[in-house]
Amino acid sequence: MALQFPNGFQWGTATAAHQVEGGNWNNDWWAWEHAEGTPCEEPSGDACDQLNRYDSDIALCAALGFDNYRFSIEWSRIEPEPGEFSLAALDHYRRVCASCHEHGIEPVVTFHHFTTPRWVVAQGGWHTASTVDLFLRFAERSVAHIGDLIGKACTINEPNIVSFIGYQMALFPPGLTDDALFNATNENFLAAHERVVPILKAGPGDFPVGLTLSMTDYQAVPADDVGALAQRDATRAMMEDRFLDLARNDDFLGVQVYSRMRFDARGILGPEDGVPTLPMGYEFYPQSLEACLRRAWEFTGGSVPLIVTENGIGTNDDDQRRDYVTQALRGVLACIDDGIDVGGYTYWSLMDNFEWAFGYRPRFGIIDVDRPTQRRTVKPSGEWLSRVARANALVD
Ligand code: GCO
Repeated sequence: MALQFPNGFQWGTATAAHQVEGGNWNNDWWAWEHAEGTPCEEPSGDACDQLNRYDSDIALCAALGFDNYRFSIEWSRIEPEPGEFSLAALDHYRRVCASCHEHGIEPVVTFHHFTTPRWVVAQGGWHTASTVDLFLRFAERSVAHIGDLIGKACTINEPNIVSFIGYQMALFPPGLTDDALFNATNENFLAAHERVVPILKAGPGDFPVGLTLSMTDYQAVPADDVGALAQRDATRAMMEDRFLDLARNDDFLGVQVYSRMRFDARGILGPEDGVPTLPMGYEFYPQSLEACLRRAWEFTGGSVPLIVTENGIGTNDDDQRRDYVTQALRGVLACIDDGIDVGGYTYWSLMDNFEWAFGYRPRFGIIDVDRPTQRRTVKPSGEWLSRVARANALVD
């Protein structure tokens, strides 16, 4: 198998506003971090201060040889009160996009990455249909201001995770376990994606638009057991299928994969004996990326090009990170060899950052951040991934 990636294959890294900017006090996550009795290990605080340090972070990303930087714009900054838009915040994100262009990398802009303004939540939040219209208004106003500088747009990041972890597991805001609200939230996210695509494509600017979906390598154990397959398929239907259906006609589908989940006929099995687990609780399982790319491609009948918009590992062992990415990239190459259209690989994350309820403990970055000083240090895995990106090949 060739270790060279096709010409034009795009290399990137990703972050999200709330995980790196700092001081995002006006959204539901900040409130959740500070509320009594939530599972949050610590508040986000100043995060990586990227609000102020975006230019040097983007310069670093470019210096490492990446083609793009994926980041999100923060709704609660842009629209701090209903209908009240902050030109200063919009200008800020314009400068972030411009900084990418100045450093020769493409801005990949996510319009919703997990966080929602407090006032939207007070009006009902994502389980309420009117939130869709509020989101569309925010997106329309934002694209009017920065659209000409956008390289690619991601509509909603992992809507399936926001709904599942927020409305079934009670670990993300609003911290509920409620089937009706879970379903309503999914419906609203589906509608929001479908309706925001034409708004973003209307410009200004002319850029591809897609959804970024969390996928998991769901496995039946044993692989031919009818009961286990039924469990697996029910979970796939709930977590993936309706979103994959929706993405069929988009410009691209962002595939985001971290691990696998196994089922027997009774339900979820824990990690397999002998397979290492990570600080997030799931297995070290880099093979999951290939499996999910193949499933996305088969499910959509090859109708939508794929981009890996997130893949990575939270670990303190930087050799383990390199091992994980090496195996994941071998899977990407195998997919490409089989004719699957995978246009790029985005490592999560550019830097160690706020990992939601887990706080700053899981370290996903190829850049270490010493938060008291905000000093950035490229890890050996980052130097290696930089060589891979520059060579456009899986090098040692
Ligand atoms: C996601 C999340 C990221 C996480 C990452 C690691 O899109 O899944 O957006 O915010 O930090 O997945 O768990």
